[in-house]
Amino acid sequence: MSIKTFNVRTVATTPFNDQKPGTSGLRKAVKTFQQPNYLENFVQSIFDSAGPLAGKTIVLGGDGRFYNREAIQIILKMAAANGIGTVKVGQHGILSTPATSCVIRKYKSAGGIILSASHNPGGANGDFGIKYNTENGGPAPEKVTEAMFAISKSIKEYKILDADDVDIDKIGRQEVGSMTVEIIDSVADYQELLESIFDFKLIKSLLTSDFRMRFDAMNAVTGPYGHSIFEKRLGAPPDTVMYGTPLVDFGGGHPDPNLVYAHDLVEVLFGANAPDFGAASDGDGDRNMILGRKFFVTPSDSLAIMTANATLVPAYKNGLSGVARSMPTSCAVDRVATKLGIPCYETPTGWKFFGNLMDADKAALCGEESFGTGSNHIREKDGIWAVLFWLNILAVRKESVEDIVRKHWKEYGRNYYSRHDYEEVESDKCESLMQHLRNQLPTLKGRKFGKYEIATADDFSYTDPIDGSVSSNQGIRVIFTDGSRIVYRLSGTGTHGATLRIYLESYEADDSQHDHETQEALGALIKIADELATIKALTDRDRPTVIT
Ligand code: VG1
Ligand code: CO
Repeated sequence: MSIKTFNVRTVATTPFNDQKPGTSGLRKAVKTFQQPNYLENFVQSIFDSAGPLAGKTIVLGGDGRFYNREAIQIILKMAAANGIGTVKVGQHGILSTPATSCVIRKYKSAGGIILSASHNPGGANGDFGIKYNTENGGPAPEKVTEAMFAISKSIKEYKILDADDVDIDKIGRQEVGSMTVEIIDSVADYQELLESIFDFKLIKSLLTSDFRMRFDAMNAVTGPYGHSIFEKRLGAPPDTVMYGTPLVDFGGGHPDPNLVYAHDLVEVLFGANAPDFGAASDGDGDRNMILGRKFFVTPSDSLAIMTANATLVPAYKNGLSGVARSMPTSCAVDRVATKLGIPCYETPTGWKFFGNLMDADKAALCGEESFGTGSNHIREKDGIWAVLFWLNILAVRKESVEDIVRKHWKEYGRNYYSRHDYEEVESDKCESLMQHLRNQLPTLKGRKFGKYEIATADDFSYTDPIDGSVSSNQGIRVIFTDGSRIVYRLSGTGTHGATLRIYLESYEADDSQHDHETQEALGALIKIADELATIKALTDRDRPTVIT
């Protein structure tokens, strides 16, 4: 028997100055990541800031996009050289973001690396990304990402093992130096967790009746999960999942589950003989869009309706300790929380801010307007979980999606809501627009625009109620006396220029006024948003790129 010797190489490197993680990890063009040492520098920065990881277990996987498999081989060799004990890798390199969170928690791992740029397009000319999640299964908090960035700015060397590539397609154990690599089924652990939350028997009886659903995996990571859970386990017909094979370039599409990018699903649900229920998920499986027959549920309403109906789902049958939403998310859930007598927390954008609240059992359901909903079953937002939550509600209530939403509005009032994105604007133009707004803050209170009067306006700052950490400059809020709001913030996930997001919300209690088209209902606020920020003049754009 020959004894293999493994050579740990210490490679000299120089820092890149742009490895600052954004709202959700480090996202850059694939070409940026392919530069010599670019990925290696950042991975070493993770190991040095998240540690000590020596001898411990971490989880590794991604959404299957271009460069996923290559990056996994590099990270495995670096993990071995850095003394990590075991790495659990999703078969074929596939693990959705929620599945990674589940596996980290289930096996008490020290953390996990997720290779994804979520909804950003993939392929050789698209984007790549890397996120680190800590032992609670959630995105690394700001103090950890700040430490990563600090190390990346002064890094001088990284460690990597000279070794053969690992066969990531074969389930089972392999050795890389003295490290164990365990290739695991991408779906099994996650599916088992979901079975413990929902009434699968009841959902199966719904999906094997004349009820029809379609699920659009957008050629991204949720394909295998959708096939296994909705079709194999819950008995939905084999054509239920659309675009169910993860492709490196997502078939050239933009894996963002909204009315614009999930257009094929939208056509089916708004077409002739439409199914009862439709849903889509994003690149890495943490977002969801919920549709009824010819009916769109806004993510903010979805969170409110889930909260109001939570006791219909076995895992939440005793009620919720509390809920949380990101600041730009509509206040629909606040009204439900008030009625239930439970707290509702308002956090900055990004799932990492929900982690402490869930760990401390202060919030059980959380949501963001950007098609993200989740609960304390893991520490990430979870697309398939949200779809099952709706299916569970539908199976119990035996009403249509539209009826459930309309009854909800009747009871709580309707929060008309929309987000207008101006994508890839020159960064300095967006910065000056935000500064222009900031300059006006002291003078906004009391200003009137027709029936709207500004009650307060500020630059949102959040103090974490658990650890006291403060996150400032999280978006400009303009709140009107009737509860309507305009929020302005810059995206932290884009890779080209800056993306300005404008969030518009108007509350309507009177149910005879619940049938307006959303943009129409928000018309006056849209004008005020432009008047305050002079968007057209400052961005040189006459309309948003995407309206959701
Ligand atoms: C966007 C969304 C935010 C979400 C983040 C990551 O961030 O607005 O709500 O948490 O994406 O989601 P930003 O900074 O671009 O607005 V995902 O599914 O892309 O990991
Ligand atoms: Co995502």
